Amino acid sequence: MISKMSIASPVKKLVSSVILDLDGTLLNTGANRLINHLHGHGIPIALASNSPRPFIEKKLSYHQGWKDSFSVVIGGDEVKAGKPSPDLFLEAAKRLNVQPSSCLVIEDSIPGVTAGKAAGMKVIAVPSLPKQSHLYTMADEVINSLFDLRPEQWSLPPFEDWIDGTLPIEPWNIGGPVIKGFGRGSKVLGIPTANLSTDSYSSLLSEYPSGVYFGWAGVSKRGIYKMVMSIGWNPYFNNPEKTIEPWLLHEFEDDFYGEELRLVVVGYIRPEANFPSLESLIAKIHEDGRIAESALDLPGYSKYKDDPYFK
Ligand code: ADP
Ligand code: RBF
Ligand code: MG
Repeated sequence: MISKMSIASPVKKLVSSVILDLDGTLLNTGANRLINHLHGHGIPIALASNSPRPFIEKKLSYHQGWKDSFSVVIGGDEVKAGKPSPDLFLEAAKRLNVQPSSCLVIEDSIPGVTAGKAAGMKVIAVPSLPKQSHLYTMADEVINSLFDLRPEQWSLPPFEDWIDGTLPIEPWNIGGPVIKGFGRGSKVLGIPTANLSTDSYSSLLSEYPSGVYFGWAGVSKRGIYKMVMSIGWNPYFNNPEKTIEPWLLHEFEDDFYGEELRLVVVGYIRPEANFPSLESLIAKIHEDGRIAESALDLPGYSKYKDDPYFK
């Protein structure tokens, strides 16, 4: 008989406090969600940054409620040496009144990860540079974005916003004429993806982590359809560029290259992954399709079918 213990998600390490930096790309996505979640559950949070304290204070003042959420704030001008020295993190633990070993550091830079490990802390790396996760192997865990953080693996309270395998996000739009892709969606996978040009969206796209997202897709003069897509470099094919590959969950009789396609992206499903075989990649994409298909009937997602972006 299988014991209950083997079914429960394993706790990697026990931590009681979290230390963050607000510099860099780490906190573009999901910082607000993380800070509100931890603060709401009474988990002490420290902010430890190489930036001088006045600079941090200014940054904090731009975000409603953040200043009050941090128990401790330390700038690079308050210790002898900045990261990669452990000083900032050790001082943070001291002011939090906890052992370094019960602190979880979340960092996007290599000096930051180095500093966290040198301080004897648990470290999650969220690499700021794409395809660079191999440089962060000294971290206890490397994740693609804060969307993939599972606090319960660190004995912290789990996020409560996931619903039926999906994470609601602040909806965003992207659109343009459908362009030619790598010519393998239909041919190699049997899954056509209506590629969009990323040329005019490079800054928007750099704000969003790679991964599998879903939402609604409008094709002008045709209609509005459910959609699931991958954004990123498609590890299995290791593309040189970040691409947007929406699969519309509808059978079309013909191609629609050149037609205007508009997307309202409403949720996140998972990070992009590599797969041992083409069959396993295809099976996973079909699973994504089923998840999106049913999630989009939930009121929180279905209402965006009427988004003004489609008018
Ligand atoms: P490419 O590499 O040029 O993107 P694909 O094999 O991925 O070629 O096929 C994508 C094309 O197939 C789209 O541009 C679109 O014209 C057409 N198409 C037909 N059905 C769909 C669908 N359900 N979702 C996305 N594209 C579709
Ligand atoms: N490619 C990958 O290499 N890894 C993935 O995890 C992955 N997930 C995908 C999820 C969805 C919903 C879709 C539509 C595509 C995904 N692909 C992934 C992209 C696939 O490789 C791509 O559509 C083909 O390369 C066609 O250009
Ligand atoms: Mg395609």
